[in-house]
Amino acid sequence: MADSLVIIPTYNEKENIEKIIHKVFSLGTPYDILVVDDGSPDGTAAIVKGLQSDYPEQLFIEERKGKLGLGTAYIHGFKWALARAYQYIFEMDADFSHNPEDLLRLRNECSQGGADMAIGSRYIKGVNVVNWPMNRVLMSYFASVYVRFITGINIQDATAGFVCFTRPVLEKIPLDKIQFVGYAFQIEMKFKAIQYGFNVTEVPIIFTDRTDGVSKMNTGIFREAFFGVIQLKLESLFRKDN
Ligand SMILES: Nc1nc2c(ncn2[C@@H]2O[C@H](COP(=O)(O)OP(=O)(O)OP(=O)(O)O)[C@@H](O)[C@H]2O)c(=O)[nH]1
Ligand SMILES: [Mg+2]
Repeated sequence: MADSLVIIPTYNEKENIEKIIHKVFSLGTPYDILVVDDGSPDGTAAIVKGLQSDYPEQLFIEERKGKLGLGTAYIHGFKWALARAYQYIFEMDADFSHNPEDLLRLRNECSQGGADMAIGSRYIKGVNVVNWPMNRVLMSYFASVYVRFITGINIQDATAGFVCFTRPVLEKIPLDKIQFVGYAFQIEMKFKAIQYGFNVTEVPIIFTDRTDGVSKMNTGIFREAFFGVIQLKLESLFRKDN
């Protein structure tokens, strides 16, 4: 068993999943992979299961019945990781927007750089986003500005979904109380980690738009993030138990 687990949530990623699994296992550093699939109608889970004999004891899958959202998929994965001995637990998309080569840079930031949680950040040195339509870049960038303004957290890429958590962070955050499922989930995890006093650092990455498969972004996810940020801040002010 590796000490690092890459959690990849999937919903209809048949074009990407096999490639990304091979890529992660071809890296110099040993990682285990947990795919959390939400009953993808396109057969993503079957592809993963077909690969398990190539990577025994390294490739795992958890299947849920329907599309329950990215946030709850990660919570499921975090609990799975904590039930085992993993020390570094990663979030990574299946669609190659996050370059698996950067996993090591995130890990090093924690293992050598003193971070408790390392975030792959698009907005540290300018805007490092390739092929996203301008409206999407602007929305994402100003979402981070908005989050900084409302919550006061000093994170340049608040909705980033490429993250390395050290085990103590996930042990400390009450996972059953995490409320949000979309981009707001990503904000909430960062907000909570900082609230608990963990050292949260950003590592510059280049984010590339997916070339295969389709986006699951929708207006509900946007709305949740917009109001969720205000809710997070208010709760942190008025409730001392979270
Ligand atoms: N298990 C699970 N995975 C999901 C769900 N929604 C999205 N995903 C996965 O989460 C990752 C990020 O989703 P994306 O659709 O790429 O979202 P995005 O990166 O904001 O948008 P695009 O890159 O434009 O598609 C991908 O690996 C998706 O397959 C869900 O409800 N359940
Ligand atoms: Mg994506």
